[in-house]
Amino acid sequence: MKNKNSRFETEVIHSGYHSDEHQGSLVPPLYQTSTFTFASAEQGENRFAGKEEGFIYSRLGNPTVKILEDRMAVLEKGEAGLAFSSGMAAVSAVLVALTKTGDHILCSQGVYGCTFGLLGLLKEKYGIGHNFSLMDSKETLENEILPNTTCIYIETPINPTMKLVDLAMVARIANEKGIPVVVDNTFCSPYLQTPLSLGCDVVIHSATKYICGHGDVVAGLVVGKKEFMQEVSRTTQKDIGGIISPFDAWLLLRGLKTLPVRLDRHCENAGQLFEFLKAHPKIESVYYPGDPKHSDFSIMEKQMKKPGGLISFTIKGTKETAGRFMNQLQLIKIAVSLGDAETLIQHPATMTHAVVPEEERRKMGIENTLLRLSIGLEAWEDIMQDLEQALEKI
Ligand code: LCS
Repeated sequence: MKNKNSRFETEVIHSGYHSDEHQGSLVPPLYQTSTFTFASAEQGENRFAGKEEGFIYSRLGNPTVKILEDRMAVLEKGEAGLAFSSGMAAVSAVLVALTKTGDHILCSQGVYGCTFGLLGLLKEKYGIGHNFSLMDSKETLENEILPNTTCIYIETPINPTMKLVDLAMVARIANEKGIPVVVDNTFCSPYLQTPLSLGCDVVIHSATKYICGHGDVVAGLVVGKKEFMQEVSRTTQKDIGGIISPFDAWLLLRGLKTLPVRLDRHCENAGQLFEFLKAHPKIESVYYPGDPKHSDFSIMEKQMKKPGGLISFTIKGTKETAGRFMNQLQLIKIAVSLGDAETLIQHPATMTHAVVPEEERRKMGIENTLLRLSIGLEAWEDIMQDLEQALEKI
């Protein structure tokens, strides 16, 4: 039995699961069922009325999913977790729960393209406004929080520019004003960063990425205070219905076990490749939070355990040069997504952030020559050689 203060590497394997409640099964069982039978009509009534604990229907809860949610809550140092069918299902459930017509969301200057799209949809259809903020000082933040701001939404590191936001600073100001701070922690995973321990209120993940780690699941996770998570569970999750399938939850539990081992390797590989990219004459700029010259390096040191496994860089030349370079790669795959064993490269301006209008993209720092590399678990020397041979050909 793990003790109460087990370390992260132990919690990813054991927390939230008690084998004695499941016939001694070492691995959490997969409850691949849509519904649960009641012993009597009265039991059904009591479960619906909340007078008796127990499962009802898998959109409202499932034992395999519950193990994942409980484990994530421990890892993110929160009170409760909820799992969703995608990262975007998680983002939308949280934003809809925190806002109503006339409210305002203050968002970091740069977010994943579909989150940008969702903010536009909320504005257009439901009159929920938003602004983007650099959030780089107390003054900026205080000026940009409006009287009707009901949510501060942050990605850090920001996809794909790798800029950082000082979470403790934002949380201090937001807490004073009673505004919840929501952090998309996809790029870090709880192994590298735990926003709730810095005073933030809600953490979101595209679990499709490092949490899964094997490129075979699309899923989302949210962790926060028990009361808020119960509200999301009762309202936006239950009634909009973007729940995870039990099998995907089972795969995520499997993936989670190796999260720290994988991330150590992702980070080590990224550090090596940063040195290579930085020195290469055909590369213009490299954006990597582990770069001591990165404008937010001190924030990285303060709030992240390690700089992560993603590097963005601009190539000298034009959009076409970037395309020719990608087409020469042999080992590295051209694909969106990140956090997989395979090294992936993508062109944000035409792929993950294609829905963002060009002017907004420029404000976010997404140039047409910017490429994002999700560094995999291969030998870094092989990744480097692939980058080198492709760069030679352009
Ligand atoms: N948040 C971040 C920071 C993301 O990068 C993504 C997806 C999402 C939320 C949405 O998660 P999903 O619904 O896809 O599970 N990011 C992607 C990316 O950078 N490439 O492909 C998807």
